[in-house]
Formats: sequence, structure tokens, C-alpha cells
Amino acid sequence: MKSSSLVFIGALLVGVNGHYFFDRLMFNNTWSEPWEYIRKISPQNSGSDIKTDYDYIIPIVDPSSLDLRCGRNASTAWSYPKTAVIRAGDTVGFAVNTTVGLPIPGATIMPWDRWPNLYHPGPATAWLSPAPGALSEYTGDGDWVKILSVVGRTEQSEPPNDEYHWKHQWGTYQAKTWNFTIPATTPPGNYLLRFEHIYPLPVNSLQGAQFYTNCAHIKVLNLAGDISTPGPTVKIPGVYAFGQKEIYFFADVGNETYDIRDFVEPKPVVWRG
Ligand SMILES: *[C@@H]1O[C@H](CO)[C@@H](O)[C@H](O)[C@H]1NC(C)=O
Ligand SMILES: *[C@@H]1O[C@H](CO)[C@@H](O)[C@H](O)[C@H]1NC(C)=O
Ligand SMILES: *[C@@H]1O[C@H](CO)[C@@H](O)[C@H](O)[C@H]1NC(C)=O
Ligand SMILES: [Cu+2]
Repeated sequence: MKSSSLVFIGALLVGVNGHYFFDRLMFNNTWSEPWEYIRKISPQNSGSDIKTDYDYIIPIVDPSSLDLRCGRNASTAWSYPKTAVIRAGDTVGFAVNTTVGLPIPGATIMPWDRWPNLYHPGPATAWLSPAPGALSEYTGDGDWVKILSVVGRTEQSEPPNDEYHWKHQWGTYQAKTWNFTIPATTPPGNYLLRFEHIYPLPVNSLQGAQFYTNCAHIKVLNLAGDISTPGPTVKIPGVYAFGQKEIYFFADVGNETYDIRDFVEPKPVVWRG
């Protein structure tokens, strides 16, 4: 009895948390190695010396935290990732959870936990922030511009999931990777390229909305010399507020009354170059 209830608690703790990070960058039509071009993140401080993969995939839940910028403890480039050289107008992509760490000692790992896909419903975005100097020195405290917003389904989406009778399935739902272009008129220079997925949840749920984000180091070339000014810009953190109605709502499995056509994208608007 005792052991089965422990297993049950473990299943609950782990099972409700299909979490993820983005550890691989795709450019030049090639997937790089995990964390090769993406800033490494730190595990959550769980109080235990043993760090499991679960400690790495824990989402950011405080939108005012510095960790909203590039993931946990990643506004400094302590892992010194490489810089990907990319032409403005080229396609890049991020992949989900391709590295698996230590399993959680004694826990029941549910099949949906740490699946390499965007397990949760919700919108995805991508962002650029120019580094005034070397990317290894840049904390990301400058301006950010949004270059992608994925709400509804696109040709990249996984097939519709009939298990849940959602009005309209989120475009990135259960996607393993997502590709997009760097705007053709992006000024040349060094940038942090940030990918973000939000799992909207109401304030009074287990912990509120979950933010999943990682940053790559890229150098943009603009060979055509056709350059425009990115905007509008925001600061991260600062872009979202705790409780903001566009993010803090119930969009999950089981809310069959929610229709993603009602989703209002949080600011700022996308810069398309
Ligand atoms: C881009 O890919 C091509 C082949 O697909 C390869 O020859 C070239 O070296 C790659 N460039 C970079 C910068 O990785
Ligand atoms: C957080 O980043 C610093 C570098 O800024 C690094 O020295 C430290 O080990 C990181 N913390 C954790 C818990 O990994
Ligand atoms: C993104 O592009 C890469 C490289 O071409 C490809 O492996 C991957 O399947 C693409 N992802 C999607 C969702 O189409
Ligand atoms: Cu989760």
C-alpha cells in the first residue's frame, strides 16, 4: 500500500509535467549538436545534489525573472556556444529535448514525460536581440524584436490529434522541431536568437502559465544590403506581466469550449522585415 501510493505520487508529480527545452539549432539545412549553438541552461535548485533531466526541463513560471530571457541562468553565456553564421532570409529551426539526462531516482517516468515534442498546447514565438559587442559578453538586456508567432496550424504542424476534441489545435502542438526564416532585411551583426513556447494556464492553477525558452548565438549576414529597422522592440523580462489575460487562461485538454480563434496574441507585433 505504502509503496503503491508513493508510486502514485511520483506519477502525479512527473505526469502533470510534460516539460521541454530547445537544445539544437538548425541552419544551412543541418541540425547542429545539442547546445552547440544554444546557451546551456542550469538545473533548477531542487536542493538535491543529484541533478536529473527533470531539473533541466522545469519551466520558467515567473515572467519577471531574468530567466525568461534565455532560460534558467542563461543570460550569461557561461557555456560559450558557437556562433552560427546565417544569411538574412535563410531558414533556421529549433528542436525539442534531444538530450536526455539522468532519470529521476525512484520516480515513475510517465510515457509523455520528456517526450521530444511540444507536449503542451500554446503559442510559439521567435525573437532577435542585437549584441552591441561579443555575444559571449551579451546578457540580452538590450532590445528584442519578435520575428515569428505561431498560433494556428501550418504545413509544419503534426497531424490533428483526434483524441482531444479541440476547436482548433495549436500549430506547434506535439511538434518536434519548428522552422522559420530570419527576416530578409535584418541588419547584419551578432544576435541572440530566442525561441519561446508558452503553455497558457490560469493564475490559480498549479503554478500559472509556463514559459519555455532558449537562445542561440547567431551572426546575420545581409549580402543583399537591403536593410530595414527592426521594431517594435521590447525588453525581456518586461514583455509579459504575471496574470496578463492573453497568457493566463485555460487552454488545455479538457477545456472543449476554448477556441484558439479567440486567442489574442500578446504584444509586441511581429516584425517581418
Ligand atoms: C552548408 O551546407 C553545405 C552542404 O549542405 C556545406 O558544404 C557547407 O559547408 C555548409 N556551411 C556551413 C557554414 O556550415
Ligand atoms: C549560473 O551561471 C554562472 C555563470 O554566470 C555559473 O558559474 C554557475 O555555475 C551557474 N549556476 C548553476 C546552478 O549552474
Ligand atoms: C525543419 O527543417 C529541418 C531541416 O530541413 C527538417 O529536418 C525538419 O523536419 C523541419 N521541421 C519541420 C517541422 O518541418
Ligand atoms: Cu510542462
